[in-house]
Amino acid sequence: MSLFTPQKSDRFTFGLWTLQNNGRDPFGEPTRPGYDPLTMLDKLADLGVYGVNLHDHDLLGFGKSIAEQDSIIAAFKQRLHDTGLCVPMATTNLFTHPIFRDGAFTSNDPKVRAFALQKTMRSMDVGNELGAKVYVFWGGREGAEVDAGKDAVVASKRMREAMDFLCEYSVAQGYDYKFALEAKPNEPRGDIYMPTTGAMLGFIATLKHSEMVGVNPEVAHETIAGLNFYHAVAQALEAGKLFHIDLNGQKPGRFDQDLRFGQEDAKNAFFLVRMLENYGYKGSLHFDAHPLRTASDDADILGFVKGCMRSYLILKEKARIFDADPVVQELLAQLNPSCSESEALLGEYTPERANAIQTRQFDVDGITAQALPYEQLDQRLFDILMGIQD
Ligand code: GCO
Ligand code: MN
Ligand code: MN
Repeated sequence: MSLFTPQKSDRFTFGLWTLQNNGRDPFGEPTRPGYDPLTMLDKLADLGVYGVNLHDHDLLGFGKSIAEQDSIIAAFKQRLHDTGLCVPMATTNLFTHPIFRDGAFTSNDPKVRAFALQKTMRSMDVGNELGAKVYVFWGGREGAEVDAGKDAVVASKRMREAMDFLCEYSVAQGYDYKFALEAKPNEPRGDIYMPTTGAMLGFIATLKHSEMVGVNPEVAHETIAGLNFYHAVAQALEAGKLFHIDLNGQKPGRFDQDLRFGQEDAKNAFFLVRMLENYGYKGSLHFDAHPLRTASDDADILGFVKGCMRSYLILKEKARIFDADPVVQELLAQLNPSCSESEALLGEYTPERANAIQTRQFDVDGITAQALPYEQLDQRLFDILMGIQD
């Protein structure tokens, strides 16, 4: 078996919505039917996928009776069982129905805010029944085009009130959920509140149950904003807040492309994968991407699915090669000079340390003159990524 054959132990997941996607865009009609949820489970089962994630809407649509919902859920559970797939993450669709056209938890209308809570609690019940342990919040409509009509300070308060309420609901029901907040700067709103993963981390610290809330960063969302996704994820990981991740591909400054993982910026994807692997990230590796609109047959649609996972595994292998490469190791050693005397000066504040630092004589010219071989290191990385190690 090839190193690049996905295994369930790799924890690769896809959203139901990613393959329900029928290629429709704001300018054009569907180019394929999209898979229904049961067909999707059948198609994914043989490819080494671990599980699928879903919005309430993906499985249940909108406005079905309880009896109809129950029979859909029963059939879905049976097919999960038959295919050996699981549902690690669930979420609420608070953006498709026009009732949410001006937001859900941050809507100016208290009826809409209460309805959003009702829909979310019901969806959390369903997610729990399917075994989900992570619950994602992506507020696609929580934003504005006309700031004159909505108070952005109030929006933060409303968002906090909703998160605090739903954390309490999760605890009261005995659900074992961890919440993962997903930031996006824009699309579908002109501006979405709390637009970056960093903004979400700041918000989480203000919540009553901040310990059960983390982030779900997405490659495309930070990249649209021109940010370095690897850096955004690093901060979340270091803070113990990386509860989930949405992998895809994206060019900066474009509409939300949701490309196959690895399709764009292979170097940033490399650092991301290397970090997730080297720091032992244990959550799902979730692909929130969809096949290109040009994909209309199974071969190309499943080529997309296989490609996401294959690219991840190739980058994982490249990370191993990079870390084991003697040239890289030598250059990294030069870039990370050791000095035990200086290390001893650093660390937590003590008056002695402060005094020692204040009185220490530094060889400013000598330190400044040290070589920093970043050019050579980055070229070596390029060579390795391209498969050349002469
Ligand atoms: C988007 C978002 C969504 C969310 C999904 C799960 O840009 O549309 O990434 O796909 O991830 O709603 O919360
Ligand atoms: Mn997205
Ligand atoms: Mn996403």
